[in-house]
Formats: sequence, C-alpha cells, structure tokens
Amino acid sequence: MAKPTRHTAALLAVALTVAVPVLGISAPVSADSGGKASVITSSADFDAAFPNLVRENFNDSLAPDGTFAACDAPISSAADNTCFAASALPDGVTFRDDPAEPGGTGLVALGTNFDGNTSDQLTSDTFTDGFVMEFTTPVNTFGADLVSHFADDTCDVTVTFVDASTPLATTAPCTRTGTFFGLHLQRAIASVTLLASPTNAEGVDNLRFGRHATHLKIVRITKNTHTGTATATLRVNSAGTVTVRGLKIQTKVKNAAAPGTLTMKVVRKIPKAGKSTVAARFIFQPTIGEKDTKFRAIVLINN
Ligand SMILES: [Ca+2]
Ligand SMILES: [Ca+2]
Ligand SMILES: [Ca+2]
Repeated sequence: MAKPTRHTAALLAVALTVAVPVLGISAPVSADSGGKASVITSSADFDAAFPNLVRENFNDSLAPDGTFAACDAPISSAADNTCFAASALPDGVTFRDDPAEPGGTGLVALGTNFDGNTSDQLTSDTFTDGFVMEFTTPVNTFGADLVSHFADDTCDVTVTFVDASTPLATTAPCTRTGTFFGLHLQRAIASVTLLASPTNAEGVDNLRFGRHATHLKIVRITKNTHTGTATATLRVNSAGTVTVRGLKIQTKVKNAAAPGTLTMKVVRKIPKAGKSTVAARFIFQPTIGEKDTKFRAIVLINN
C-alpha cells in the first residue's frame, strides 16, 4: 500500500451532510435528496429485508494470505487485473480510486490477516484517496462492511444519483474488520464514495447491491361456503406485517417473519346469509421499505 504522496483536498462537501435515520427506521432525509431513505446498521435486518441482492465477498482475490495485491483502477468483472481474474467480480459494479491516476495503482485487494481482517477485502491504495463503487445498472439498495486500514475510522459516505440531483452525504464507522452500513431508498443510485481520514485506506467487504421493490401477491382466494368466509393465500418478498381491511370486513393483522406465503381470513363484520360481495384491501408493510397494497372484490357465500 503506497504512502500518502500528497494532500487531497476534501472531496466531499461537508455542507451536504444531512441527518440520516439509523436502525432501519424510514424517515425523510432532505427535500433535495428526494423521498425517504433507510439506513440499516444491522446486517441481519438488512439481509432479511433484502434477500435477493447480488453479493460479493472478495474472497476470490489474487492476494495471498497475510499480504496484498495491487491493481490499476477501475476494475470490474470485465477483465483480468492483478487483484481479480476476469469474472471473479459480479456484473453491475465498477470499483476505482478517487482521484484516479490513469496507469497508476489505484486499488489493493487485501489477503486474509493482512491487518486484522479475517477474509479478503478491497480498498483504495493511496491513503489520501477515496474508494468509489459505480453501479452500471441502477440499484436502489446497497450494503457492505465498511473497511479502514491501518486504523479504525469514521468514513464519509457520499451517494450520487442517476438523475444527478444533490448527493446524499453521511458518515459511518469503517474499521479494520469491517462494520456494516446499508442504505435503501426509492431512487436510482449511480455511485457510492467512501473517504476515511487521509492516513487510512478505505474500502469494503461483503458487498450487497441491487434493486428491491416491495411486493405482495395474492396467490389465491379460497371460499368457505359453510361459514361465509374466505381464506386469502398471500406471498410477500421480505419480512413485515400484512393487514387486511375493508368497509364490511374485520380488520386482521399477521406477521411475516420471512419472505414466503401466509394465509389471512376474510370475515364479514356482520354475518349475512346468501351471496354478498366485499372489497378487501391487503396491505404489506415490510420491516424496511415502502408498503404494497392490493385490492380484491370477493364474493362471500354463506349457504
Ligand atoms: Ca488514486
Ligand atoms: Ca471477504
Ligand atoms: Ca483514504
């Protein structure tokens, strides 16, 4: 890893820093940042909420244990480089240093036990530089263990958007072993830049990224003609809570501990003989993220 060769001016506008909620609580970030953002600091909560993202642990790096491999940047799945063989990295993301030096050494893959790390990681090389991930297909969700060597630090995290609107800027712990930071929002993320103190090299391990949209599907409605009720089989794509409600039906709430199917009963508030139609609204509120609502008119039959 190269020693600092020059002082890099602050790359990130501190003035842009805004308060971001923590621990998976959605809240407005700022008008400029658009909509709501969720910062998630528990990797378990993040993975439960967003189970279908691309994952990369960098453990196929070319760095031997206890040392490192340096490479020119940018690097991606597209081509061999001295940090990773072609196709070792996932499609959809490019890694580089900031500022970039064409032809220079931009990044380093760290082998296990290089500096307290228990598995391979990817960081910037020159200490004064930052570390950049550019998403080549739009994502709205990413998470990673944020890394800093040779000392634990606090990293500036700057997220830019495809629509070139005001970046979202915050700070998060970055450490030798890696500390999780996740972000989900309803906007297309173009890049994420990490910047530690000028004496540290920042980077990532256990990266996850992709597009996540909350989804509730009504699989089927089964009617019970003896009781005049119906059972809805529903499928959700993350953990959360499902509510069924409507003018003529009892409100019921059920917990979805994980992605999968669950059933909910549709029961009239006032029992009625014969056929009657009710309008049911199924609302899925995931633990993290936006809700999804589906309507269904159901003919209840009570013979
Ligand atoms: Ca550089
Ligand atoms: Ca790793
Ligand atoms: Ca740095």
